[in-house]
Amino acid sequence: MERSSIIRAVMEKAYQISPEAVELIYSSDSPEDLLEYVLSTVNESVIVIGIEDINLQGFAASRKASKLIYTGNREYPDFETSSELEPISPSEPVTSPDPDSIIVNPDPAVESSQDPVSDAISVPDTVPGTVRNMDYEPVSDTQPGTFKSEEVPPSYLVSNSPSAAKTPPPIFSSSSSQAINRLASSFFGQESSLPSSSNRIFREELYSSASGSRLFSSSRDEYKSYPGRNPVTVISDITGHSTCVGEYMQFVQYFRDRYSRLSEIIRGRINARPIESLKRRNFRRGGEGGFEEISIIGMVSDISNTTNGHKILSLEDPTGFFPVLIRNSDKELFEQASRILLDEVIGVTGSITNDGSLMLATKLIQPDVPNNIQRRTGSHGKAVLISDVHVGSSKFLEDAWLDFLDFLKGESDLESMRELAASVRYVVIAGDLVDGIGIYPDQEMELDILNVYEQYRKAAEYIREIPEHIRVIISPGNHDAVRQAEPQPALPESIQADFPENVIFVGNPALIELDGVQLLIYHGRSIDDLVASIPGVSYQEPAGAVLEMLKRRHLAPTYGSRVSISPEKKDYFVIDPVPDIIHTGHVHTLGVQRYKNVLLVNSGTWQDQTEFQKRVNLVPMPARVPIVDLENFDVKILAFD
Ligand code: D5M
Ligand code: FE
Ligand code: ZN
Repeated sequence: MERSSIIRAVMEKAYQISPEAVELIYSSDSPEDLLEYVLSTVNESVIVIGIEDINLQGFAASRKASKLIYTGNREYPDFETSSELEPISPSEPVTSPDPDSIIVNPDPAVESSQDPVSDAISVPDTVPGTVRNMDYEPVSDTQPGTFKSEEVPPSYLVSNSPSAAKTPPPIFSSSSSQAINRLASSFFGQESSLPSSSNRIFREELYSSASGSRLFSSSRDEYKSYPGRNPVTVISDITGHSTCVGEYMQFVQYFRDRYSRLSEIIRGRINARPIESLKRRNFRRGGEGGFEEISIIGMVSDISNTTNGHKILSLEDPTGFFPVLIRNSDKELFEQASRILLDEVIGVTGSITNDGSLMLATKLIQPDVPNNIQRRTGSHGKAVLISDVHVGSSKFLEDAWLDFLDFLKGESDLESMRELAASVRYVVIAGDLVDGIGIYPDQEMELDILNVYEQYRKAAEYIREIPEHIRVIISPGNHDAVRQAEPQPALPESIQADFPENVIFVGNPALIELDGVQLLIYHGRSIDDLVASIPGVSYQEPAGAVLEMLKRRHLAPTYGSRVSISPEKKDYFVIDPVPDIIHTGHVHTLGVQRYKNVLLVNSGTWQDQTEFQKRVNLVPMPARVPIVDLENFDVKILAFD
């Protein structure tokens, strides 16, 4: 058995593993069996399997037991006293690499050749004129102002989308979104449709850090505040609040919360009735006065096409299901329906057919954002938005990163850059601070630092370079050492301890307030789903994917695709209230858009193109930094490549 097969097997079970543990398994006389034993006995709260999680004594005992059972011996011996069962001692020579000998090897090919200030550009606010006497625009009318810059090459991802690529399976798959017959399953526990047992598998969150605030900590339900010159308030964050153990009723609760909050947003705009009432037929169906227009609000539990090319959306609310027909003759509506995703909550207006079996839709309504939404103002200074640093990766662009740190320290050559640096109050990191280990197949081939804790120590060293007066907010991503299922809690205390006092750790997603400006941080894993399922949404313009989230008022609308969602009591992905800024990352391309006074920023990366990205033609946008003016929401892009 190869070392890489050990890592892969561990990865498939959604764990990470330390190099020492790999060596211990590798050097055992029966690596396959030991690995199987470790995976079947490891505590579910473990994120990174270390040698302390490998119970060699237990393994030896279990082997002996299985041998005895196999040979038909029904009398179990006392394993503890059996002389044959001397365990392999962990102190026996194993060839574990010396962590001190691992050095970060910056990519020497990357030189800082450009003058960053000459690259700085302002993003114009190109929001279309707002409609004053109407709170919402019709769903189809929403054309965002799109950021276009010569700096951004036209295509980062051609033909092959990573959606076609192999991704690790979610920790559990949803009853609602995958190959399971969706009509037979219910979001709200209606009928006798229990989800598959795989839905129950869930790793407990023990890495909560509710008590983790080193500056200020308050009781569970209050906002956590970090006062000072550059204050931060955490408004919504799973950290320390996870209740999920994967029980069936929790799925029902989760979907009820999602439905009630999103339907409430739509309810202000249409007079909807419960789906159950459609069965009573107490409305006009044809005859004198024509068909009566009625509205319902439901979660989309199925999307199908009829043989004649029409679309049927199955809608579910807590009182029942109802099928809605979108005729292909209504081009605009049909086009709108082709962008509807499974599990999103929508309103539908239409009439009911004579036999009472179908609704013929005339209008689809997404929750969306009111047109007259106001930005929070009155703040000052700048927030620097970054993500996907990937410390530990051999593709980590250390030279560019060090230039960026020099900029923050006010040590740039140019006076204008030093002035700009003086106005920076916040640095926000939206996930993938380190590269982790065992995240994708063969990842270890592209790692300079093979131990995730070493990666964090290196990251902490870098962060310590940032001047103390700047508040740094760190939220995790899919490469970080927290549970993969989202919402993810903040990094564990053991990792936080290495970082300086000006760092605030939050979960993913997290809604925070930076001196009065509301910023929603989300790593952006669902962008992979949105690119794969909404026509026109691409990796080249990642902020376009964020715009689709905003229209749905949900960060990860489809349940159980690439994003493993933990069914918490509260749906942390609902976008409510509407923030001033949404900051995402993950796809390694840069994008800035504005939509109805909300600034959408997808920050790029500090990692050069990986082998996987080469294969799928995903061209990253490294070392570009969006910097937001908190007073007027202007955005500049600084280049450090
Ligand atoms: O993800 C960066 C982007 O690349 C994101 O769109 C996922 C995609 N990606 C990268 N490596 C893989 C593999 N091996 N399988 C599937 N998708 C991948 P990040 O989370 O920063 O690695
Ligand atoms: Fe990343
Ligand atoms: Zn990522």
